[in-house]
Amino acid sequence: MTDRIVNIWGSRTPHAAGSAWPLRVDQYVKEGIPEAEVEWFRSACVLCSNGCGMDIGVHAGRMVGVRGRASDRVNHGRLGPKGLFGWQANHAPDRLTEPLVRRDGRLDGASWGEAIELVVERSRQVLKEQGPLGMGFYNTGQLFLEDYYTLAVVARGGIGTPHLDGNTRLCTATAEFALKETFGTDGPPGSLTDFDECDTIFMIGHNIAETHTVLWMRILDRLHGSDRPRLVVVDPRRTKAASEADVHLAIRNGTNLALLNGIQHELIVHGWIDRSFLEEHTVGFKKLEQNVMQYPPERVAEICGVPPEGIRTAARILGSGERLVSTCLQGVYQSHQATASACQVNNINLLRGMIGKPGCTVFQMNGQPTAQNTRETGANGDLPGMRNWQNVDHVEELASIWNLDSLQIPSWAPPTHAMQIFRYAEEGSIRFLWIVGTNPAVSLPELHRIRSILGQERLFVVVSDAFLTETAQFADVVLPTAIWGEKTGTYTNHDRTVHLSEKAVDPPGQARSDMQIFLDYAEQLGLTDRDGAPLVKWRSPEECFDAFKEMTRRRPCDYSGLSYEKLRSSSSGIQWPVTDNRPEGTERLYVDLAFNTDTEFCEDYGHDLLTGAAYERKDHAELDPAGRAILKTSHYLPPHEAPDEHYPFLFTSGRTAYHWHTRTKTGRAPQLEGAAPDVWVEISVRDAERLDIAEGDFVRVESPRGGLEAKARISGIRDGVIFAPIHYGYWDQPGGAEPDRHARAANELTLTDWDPVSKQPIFKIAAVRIKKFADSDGTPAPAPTTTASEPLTQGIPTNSGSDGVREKLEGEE
Ligand SMILES: Nc1nc2c(c(=O)[nH]1)N[C@H]1C(S)=C(S)[C@@H](COP(=O)(O)OP(=O)(O)OC[C@H]3O[C@@H](n4cnc5c(=O)[nH]c(N)nc54)[C@H](O)[C@@H]3O)O[C@H]1N2
Ligand SMILES: Nc1nc2c(c(=O)[nH]1)N[C@H]1C(S)=C(S)[C@@H](COP(=O)(O)OP(=O)(O)OC[C@H]3O[C@@H](n4cnc5c(=O)[nH]c(N)nc54)[C@H](O)[C@@H]3O)O[C@H]1N2
Ligand code: SF4
Ligand SMILES: [Mo]
Repeated sequence: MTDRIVNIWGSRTPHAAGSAWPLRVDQYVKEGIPEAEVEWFRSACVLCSNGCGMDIGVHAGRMVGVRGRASDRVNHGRLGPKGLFGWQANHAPDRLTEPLVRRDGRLDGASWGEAIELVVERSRQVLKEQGPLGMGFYNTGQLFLEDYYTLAVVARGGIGTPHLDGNTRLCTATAEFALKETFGTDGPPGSLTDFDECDTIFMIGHNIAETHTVLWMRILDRLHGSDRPRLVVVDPRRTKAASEADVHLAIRNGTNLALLNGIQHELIVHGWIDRSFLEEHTVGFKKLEQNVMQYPPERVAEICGVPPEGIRTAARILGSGERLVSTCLQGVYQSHQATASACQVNNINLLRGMIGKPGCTVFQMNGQPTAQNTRETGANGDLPGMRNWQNVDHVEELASIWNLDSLQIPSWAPPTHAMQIFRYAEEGSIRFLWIVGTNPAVSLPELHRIRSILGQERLFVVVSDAFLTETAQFADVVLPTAIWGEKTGTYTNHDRTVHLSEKAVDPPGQARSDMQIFLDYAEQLGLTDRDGAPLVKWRSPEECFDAFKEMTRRRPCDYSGLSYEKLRSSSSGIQWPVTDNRPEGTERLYVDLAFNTDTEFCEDYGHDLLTGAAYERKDHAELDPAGRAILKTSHYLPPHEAPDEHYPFLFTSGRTAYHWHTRTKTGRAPQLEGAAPDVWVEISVRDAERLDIAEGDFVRVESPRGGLEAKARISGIRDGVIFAPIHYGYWDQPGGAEPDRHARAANELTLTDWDPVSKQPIFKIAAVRIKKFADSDGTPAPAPTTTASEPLTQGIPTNSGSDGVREKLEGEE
């Protein structure tokens, strides 16, 4: 039995390049439950995009534990702390069990009939008065494929509004755009097994040890095995990956593009590039070379605030291996010049000719467990099946699949991105906003503004959630939803592995699945196809999946050879594309080095990375990449908000290993909540000394937009940078009667600004000041000690707090 709060990654099972990652089955079952009486249901974890194969243990109709699936290709049995303990939220006493409607300013219980009727009635009124452009839908990366596809058909096809987006806009929009810019379509090219094979890992803006804990176990087992891969980490904080790295570049946040241009400069100058690969399989090298020649290490060192020698060493490592895996995430996607930077990560692999073969790939990582499906189904700002909204044939094809007139599907302009949806609501052109599975009153930037938008009288807000979140408290109607474990459906992780998750227990009270809610809504609203038949043709998740898979035929995310039956009978998840020709799925994309950049096939005609100007079909046809990857390039510009004398620090925000976003789940799991019970702020040793701040002192951090109060943690963060976790809204204790409204959300500080290409908000840069307002009460900051937040002050007790986790190694009984 191990304490997996102290020991996040569990015991090591080292292995060498090319050998299979050993099995280790992690299991947690509540004390006192006889193991023989536990019934196991097949599923996969939904607390990050790794999508670890997992079984849900049930006893007397309730979840009592989980265990990793040994046979699953993703995790070989392992689970991280969130996976092990997060399921307890399903049975939290404060789950929503009945619909709520606002009467005289208060949310009161109501029947489903009443609640849906109210939503339908208001939809009719808005449609009559403002047309489809009065209707907005803001969803998530945390539902199941079947929920999303139903929503996409209802919103884009039935209602015909372009105002449908996911919180994936805050999350993986840049991943998707970087893939489209370089390779022509979305679709993660690599396989998690590439980490088993590689000799070099490049990790930029990705706190993988905490945000993809099981993938970090896989990498740690290589780092601690023979034949250790070399590791380059770029992050302003000393993350656990940074501590294991050969080179850690703690750059100033907001300067990724300069650094990545500098690394390419070195690769080209030293000839560490694959010229024949570049000639045959890429376009754009000349322009790229011209641009990056302006980024010698000395200049880049100045911009990024790291020594030139570090940049040279990092480039030498990246330029000398034979099998390179690169990963990036929010330190790139939510930072300055996001898409431009993410494309340079693709370029580095392309310059080295390292893609499409074992151990060679780039992971434009996902974050949310089902974000890949938001994108594939078109519940974000895309057309379903990775279709190109600017390509008339693609729109026509979709219309014929849905049996609609193609004019019904909005494609006269780009789908509206989330920040613009909120802008329209602010201006009053959107009057109906349905928020599904996301908590924007905590997770969107500049929260005082978001609260004022959601609080408007003229905006009708519907919230579908399992809990009465900060956002739900603004709603006119709250719909209680069934969540993971309480409904059947599928989802796809960041290496295209599709899992089926079985319904293991009944949802509490009257809670219903999101798919069911959208079906009821569509039916009552009377949405029909062009022959007057009901628009949505399915009643069950499986029927929905079957319709979805037909819709994806011959598109990159081709699911046509998959079925529930196949997923049930396979010992593991299966990677798309799955077709008649590839019935077992596809481990890697682009093994033939033919990329999806054909003008007819591609999902996007591309953008100017600096300004975000969208190219048109003729521009793409002229470039004529025809199956070659596109090397895109851009110059570095300084971030829009720079520190000054009033706000001298750079603020950044992010995650800790124990919590999931706004904590609706992990805050209700005692082991996880205990490990990080309240907000903290990280500051470097030197800055703390200068400002006379000690561990545990109370500080106030302010930006031009707002402030937050927290205890200070003196950590290994870069000088001049302040970090706060994103997990803390303003509710206090689960089930607590009165929410604690002291400001502790990171987004009180952040700004309303986004990347010009992906439209992903910039959460990782803001100018702030910090001030101590009270001495410590003698207790340290409520921050973990086992993570990037590790204290540099002596004598802080280690966080601990779980028992009963069993790790069963291969061959053990
Ligand atoms: N435990 C846990 N795991 C999660 C989640 C969670 O809430 N909790 N959420 C999931 C989701 S949805 C997502 S999107 C992922 C996010 O996963 P990550 O992207 O790994 O997480 P973050 O903490 O947001 O940011 C990563 C790192 O970026 C660094 N950074 C900040 N600014 C910059 C910059 O300008 N340049 C560079 N190079 N680095 C910078 C930060 O110091 C931080 O360590 O995690 C997923 N996994
Ligand atoms: N400052 C700052 N802000 C950030 C970030 C950052 O790094 N810094 N990261 C951004 C990123 S990457 C992300 S992904 C977002 C996350 O931000 P949010 O999406 O707002 O965070 P969650 O807490 O995951 O909210 C998900 C909600 O869905 C509910 N839910 C769970 N399952 C279901 C279901 O099956 N159906 C329904 N209807 N509801 C369900 C949960 O109870 C919860 O309320 O935050 C973003 N905001
Ligand atoms: S790594 Fe992600 S998917 Fe795997 S157990 Fe942890 S939270 Fe769940
Ligand atoms: Mo995310």
